[in-house]
Amino acid sequence: MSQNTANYDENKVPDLILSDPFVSEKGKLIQTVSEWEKFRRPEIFRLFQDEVYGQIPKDFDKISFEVISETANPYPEIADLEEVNITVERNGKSHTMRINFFLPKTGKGPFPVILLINYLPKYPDGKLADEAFWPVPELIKKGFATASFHAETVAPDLADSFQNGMISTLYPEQIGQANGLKALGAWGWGAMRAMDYFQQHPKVDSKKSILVGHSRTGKAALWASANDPRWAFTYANESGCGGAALSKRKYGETVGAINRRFPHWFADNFQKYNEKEEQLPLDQHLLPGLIAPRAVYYSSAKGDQWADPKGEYLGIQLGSRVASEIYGKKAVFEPEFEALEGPVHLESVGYHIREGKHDLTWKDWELFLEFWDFNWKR
Ligand code: GTR
Repeated sequence: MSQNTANYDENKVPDLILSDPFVSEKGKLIQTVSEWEKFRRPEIFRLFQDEVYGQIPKDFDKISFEVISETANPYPEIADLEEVNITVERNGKSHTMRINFFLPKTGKGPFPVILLINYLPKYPDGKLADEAFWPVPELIKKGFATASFHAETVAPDLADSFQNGMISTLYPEQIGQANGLKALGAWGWGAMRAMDYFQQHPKVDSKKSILVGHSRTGKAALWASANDPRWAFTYANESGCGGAALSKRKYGETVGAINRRFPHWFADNFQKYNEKEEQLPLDQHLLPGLIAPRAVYYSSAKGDQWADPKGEYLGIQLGSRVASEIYGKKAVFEPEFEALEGPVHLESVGYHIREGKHDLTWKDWELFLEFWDFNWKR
């Protein structure tokens, strides 16, 4: 199925049978934080790990950081650039990934930090990304430190070579396991190693941290944050199928379509559900609950029907129930998707949809940063 042959007709969306976040596999009603954290969250986490994304291994022997500097700083007036090699060792082997990290020149810090998982090729003028996609100067002027790494510094984004980064070097035993580490998990692992760097950096307030991903790296950001509670905010823009959007709607990109085009992204087990989404023992509405009570934000574009904006909205609307009903946040998403008149910015959860096509734009950043302000200043 391609973008042209996908279903975009709401009338053809099947009736949704979605599992209840608050009933455990053994049928126990889940009502308190401790019941959630002890019983239900681990069950849901395991389902996502085994059936959707694959494992993210947490162990290694050593991590070291080396600030090197190779490219010119494109914003020398306002920001310092640290180019950092992060080297991780396990069982006598090592993998080095690179992050590009901008710190404001004014102010003493410690600064809140925004990490973007990038996957676009280098911009033609030598900048690391298009300035709307990663608006470094604007973020610096607002008092953030901001970093990005390229997905391929961790794992190549190709079906036949994704293992040839950190997976085969550090975690070869994952290869071939039905729930083994794949590319999305590897990129999420990269975000965790960047967080290791931030945590020891005197100018970073790592408690005020934001992990951002667009599309495929939005999916990776969500799974990373479900694995790593050090991220205070997680922002997934247009993450669509296997990210924000409900798989069982079969609207736009489907599980079969994504697994055939990108067989290296998800756990091999996810292939079992190609054209059989109704058999999934979970759906993406359970994902925000793995991040709660930390903040999670989704956004969609009207011209990006392939990512199923309504499915993304339902993912966060239903998913926010953990924040509101278990953690007592003011996080009830009231409006129907069709009645949305602007962004929904609530306590620890939020959403917006904008005009235009599949892209991470300045409008998206602006609205997300309003959500951030609202949550810190509330
Ligand atoms: C699309 C893919 C999506 C999304 C996107 C991207 O072609 O079908 O799942 O991840 O690419 O990463 O840009």
